[in-house]
Amino acid sequence: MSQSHAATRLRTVLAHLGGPRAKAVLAHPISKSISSANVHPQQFQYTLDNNVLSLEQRKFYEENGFLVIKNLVSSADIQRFQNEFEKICRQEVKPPGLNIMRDVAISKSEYDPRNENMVYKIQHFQEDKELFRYCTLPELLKYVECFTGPNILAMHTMVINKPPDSGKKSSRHPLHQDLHYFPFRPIDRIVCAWTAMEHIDRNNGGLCVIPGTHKGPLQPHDYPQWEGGVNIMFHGIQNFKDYDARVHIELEKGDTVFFHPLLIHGSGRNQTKGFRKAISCHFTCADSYYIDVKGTTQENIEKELKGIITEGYELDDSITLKDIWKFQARLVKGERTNL
Ligand SMILES: O=C(O)CCC(=O)C(=O)O
Repeated sequence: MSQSHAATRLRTVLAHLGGPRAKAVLAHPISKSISSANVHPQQFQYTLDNNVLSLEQRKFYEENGFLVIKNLVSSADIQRFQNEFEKICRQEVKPPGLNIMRDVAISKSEYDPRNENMVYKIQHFQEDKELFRYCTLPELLKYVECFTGPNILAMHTMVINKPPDSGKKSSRHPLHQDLHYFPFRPIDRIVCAWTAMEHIDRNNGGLCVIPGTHKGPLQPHDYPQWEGGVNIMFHGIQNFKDYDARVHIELEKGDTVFFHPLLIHGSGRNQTKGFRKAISCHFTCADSYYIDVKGTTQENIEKELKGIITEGYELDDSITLKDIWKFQARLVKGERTNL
């Protein structure tokens, strides 16, 4: 690639990520292809025709595998999600199926889930009406539909409360592809919506992505060998080397990133004293289908996930993961045609 071509591509991604913030991204140079140029409309594979995205936004997602929509979720809604998160931590509400994860740096003996500062993440909040409103917000679904089509299921939900790093670097989330966790297809009809609940940048452990990696294969994942310990379920791509290709996304409260399930992403350590919050949901098309992951690289996570979900619902071991996904999937728009 010529230098001027690379510079054009870099400008495209920086422009997408916002004028003044370009500085933050530029501090971490990009070596991969991140342009919105050279995509012919007929070659759209990752986005659908529904006139919501501009041509430029479509091309950007097609080429890079993610798209930032500024100021999408209101501060009032974010405050409500924050309040509910705190209520859950205080155990004033106990939605069935919810999984509460602590940071590995907190020893079991000192862990108290009622203290929100000890909770790294809550997952599977589909039974919590207040938090689940996030997955039904019309302003969010309008964009989700560009990737999933009109029949939309919410599959996997999270509030992430990334703690200040303890010094062990355990607040990091290793680079990974979300598809590793999902036994449903087609791949291109799955999308993650990830909304910043406050200002997020590299300093407080913001999201970083490797643009264009959604075009590659699903890679084998497992726990990284980190000296300071790794949080449960934080599988990463084995032997990942291309760290220079990371783009650190800077967001304001309410800004939302939509990204493809093969996009390699993760987040760094939180170097501030505050807890970095984001809310997210993975959506898929209701016409999708389940696959059997036995014999694939996803077999390791299936086993682990099954243990966690059956525990959350107090189910016995005879239940299959397919049943569990089916059970926790919630229709948020259109018709439940399959899945
Ligand atoms: O919010 C973060 O730190 C990253 C979350 C993430 O990538 C995940 O949970 O899959």
